Amino acid sequence: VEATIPEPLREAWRKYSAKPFTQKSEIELEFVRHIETTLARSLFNCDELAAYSGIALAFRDRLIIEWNKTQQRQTFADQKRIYYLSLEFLMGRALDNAMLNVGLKDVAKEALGDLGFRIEDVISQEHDAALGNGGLGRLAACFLDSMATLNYPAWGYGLRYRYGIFKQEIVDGYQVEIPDYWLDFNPWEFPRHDITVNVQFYGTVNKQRDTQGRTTHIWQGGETVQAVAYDVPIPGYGTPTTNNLRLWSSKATSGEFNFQKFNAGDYESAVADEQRAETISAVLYPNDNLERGKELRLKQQYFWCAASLYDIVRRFKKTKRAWNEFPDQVAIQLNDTHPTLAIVELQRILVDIEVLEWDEAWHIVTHTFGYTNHTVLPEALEKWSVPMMQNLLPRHLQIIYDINLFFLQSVEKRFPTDRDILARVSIIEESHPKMVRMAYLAIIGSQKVNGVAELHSDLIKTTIFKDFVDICGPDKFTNVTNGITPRRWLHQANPRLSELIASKLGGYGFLKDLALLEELEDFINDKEFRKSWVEIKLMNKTRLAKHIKEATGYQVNPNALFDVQVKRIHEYKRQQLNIFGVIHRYLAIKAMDPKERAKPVPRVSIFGGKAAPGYWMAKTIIHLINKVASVINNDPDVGDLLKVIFVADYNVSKAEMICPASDISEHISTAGTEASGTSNMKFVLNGGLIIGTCDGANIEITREIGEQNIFLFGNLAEDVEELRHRHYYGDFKLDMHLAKVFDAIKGGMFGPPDDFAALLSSVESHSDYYLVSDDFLSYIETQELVDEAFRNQDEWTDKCITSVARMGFFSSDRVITEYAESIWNVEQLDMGKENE
Ligand code: Z15
Repeated sequence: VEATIPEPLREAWRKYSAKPFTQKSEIELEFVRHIETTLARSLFNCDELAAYSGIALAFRDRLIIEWNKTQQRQTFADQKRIYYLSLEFLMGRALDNAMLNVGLKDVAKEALGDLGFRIEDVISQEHDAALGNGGLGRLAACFLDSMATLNYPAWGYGLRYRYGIFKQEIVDGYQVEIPDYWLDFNPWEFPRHDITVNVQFYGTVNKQRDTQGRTTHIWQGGETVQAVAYDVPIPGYGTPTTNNLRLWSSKATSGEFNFQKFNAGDYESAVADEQRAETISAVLYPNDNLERGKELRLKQQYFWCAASLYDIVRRFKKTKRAWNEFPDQVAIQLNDTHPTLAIVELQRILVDIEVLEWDEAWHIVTHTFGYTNHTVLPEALEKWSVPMMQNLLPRHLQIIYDINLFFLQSVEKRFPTDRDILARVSIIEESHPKMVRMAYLAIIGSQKVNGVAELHSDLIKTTIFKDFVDICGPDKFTNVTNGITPRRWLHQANPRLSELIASKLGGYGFLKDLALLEELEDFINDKEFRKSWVEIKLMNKTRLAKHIKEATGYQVNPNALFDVQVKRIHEYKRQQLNIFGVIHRYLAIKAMDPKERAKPVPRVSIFGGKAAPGYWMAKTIIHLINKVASVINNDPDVGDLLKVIFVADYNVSKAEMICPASDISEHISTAGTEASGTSNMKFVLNGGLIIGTCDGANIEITREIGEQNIFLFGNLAEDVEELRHRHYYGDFKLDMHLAKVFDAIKGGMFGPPDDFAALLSSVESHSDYYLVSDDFLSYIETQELVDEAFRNQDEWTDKCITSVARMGFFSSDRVITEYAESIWNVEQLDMGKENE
């Protein structure tokens, strides 16, 4: 029953209803009130953490007022909504973002100053919300920012993991994983204990006849787990729109079952049941670009899909519309195949519960979903074992079989002569055990399928999904090149550069229309502007140098060339190519006559990134980087000429410090393996250049900024297959420079060679799948070109300014606009009246 205040009493209600603050004095009032009441502290024991808590609570109140109004406005507007389903939302810190997006950071800075705190110190108290692994999770976070900023009625749906991605420590050069228990104090979430969904697992399916003689399926027995909603407000930049990210937390259902156990005196087993239920949302799987087929992961996926679908359907039913209007009200975007069960779940709701005919239901389903593919790596493509699915989700497996049957029948009709096509495109792979191919199910159940950069979208059409292009037609497959939010990745991460740009462009309009950056090219010869530009880069590098000193003890020279590669550690991303290149450089410096050593450009090679805990090769790469660092950094022959740094625990807030501090960053994946990459965009937007392969979005970045402004090297995607084939059939010869690097490692220069034997043999004797040797010469030669270019600081600055000016395309606002127009068919909310 919904409680509503009767009309005569609403006047009093309105009089006292919460108003958003705008003044410094109001912020101070709220800050002190929260410290003294909510937190039960005083001016005598308010440390920086308490100050963070106080100001965060003040801003959380401010956000929730706009959040409430936004929800009312969107309900009233009654338009089609976007639902973005993602198992990962890599949000990072919220306070800085909240203050900037509501336009009150400067005011808050003064308020905190009045009360004895520096805003930077307060901001840095916040724990990152790290509910994601890497690019895919951060993309979801950028999309939420853009959808709110553009006033789209949009919801994110995810899981409220108790443990986010682990914290990384480096001990004796090895990665050690520390659990990330982050929920101790999280002012940014609102528990909704009244919004719950019971989710069923296991059990059996029975057929019954209903009164009209129809066969219906009853899924009975098994166990149920309760999903509880936790809402996170998502403020747009410079707009009242504050959207919702709804995260589900699992707990035991408070029902008969447990009471029986309690009453029977089986207290321990009742508690064990509770804990088992809570396990579902306990931990984020720490794999990036890898699926391991664990049952708990499948449970997470269904738990989240079922709760989200129930919520979406419940909201739709409130509008009292006919079912065939569902796709006019609801667009659901699947972030990778992880939420593919949502397709099956909606079909189940419509057929089993709402008793629609199969075909009518399927028409609704296939006009509701869109599927984004983020990888072509075979080890990342999800497959679930049929026996596992049979056990956990018996009714869903039946529905999948039916979807497959109807699909294969239609294929057979259209391609009667192609004898293998049915086996190739079947959702069920006929292996032992049989497997459900989730990507095929996602394609068949969706209106549109998109890749995340041009090359990648072409590759999926010509390789892994080729048959589906023939079957469904080419129009189903499209490209939406990724982007990043300029609010966090320019304005928040690099406030000085943002301010400099605003001073030239006459305001901060570029933060909402990034294409405006192109006007920067008019100032390329403005001496003052260039001077400030260079000073800002140096300040950002100095800030990073300070962090490096504190974190590692190594002193680096901010005037050296900062060469950065920060991203998840993966063989396909080829951090090994980078570190082999560093060793090559080291050997060259050592071989020089001491008098010659003044010549090379001083360089700091900075690495950062986590390895999945079970990924041994990635851990070996981390170990090698750290061993190389300790040798080079302590070699008096080298001095400032070369330093190697591994920044531990790379995460969103570290990225905000590192991206503005690069001269060059490395995006050097084997061509055809990195779907898009998004840190490439962050580095260029912050005035750094790129060394990279012709892969993912590097290609489009090159097109936008011009090839004179990027350092491309290496083999092309179209040649990879042929090269691998050649390696395999014996014609493999290690590059001669790489051979010298390997000799140094094998000679024990960086510790016991056995530690690195597997890594070297993955190149030397296991067919060099990632083409490290093939690309090595091209890589080191291109690094020499980087040195040459860096010597000429004026030309370097030209390149940087020109590149930033041409990065407008890579705003996630452009990305969201493309999704809205070509996939979702959703309109922005008209904010005309509300903005008055
Ligand atoms: C992930 O972070 C990405 C793809 C995946 O399949 C998984 Cl499981 C995780 C990344 C891509 O590797 C990266 O190239 C892309 O930029 C990013 O998704 C966002 O699309």
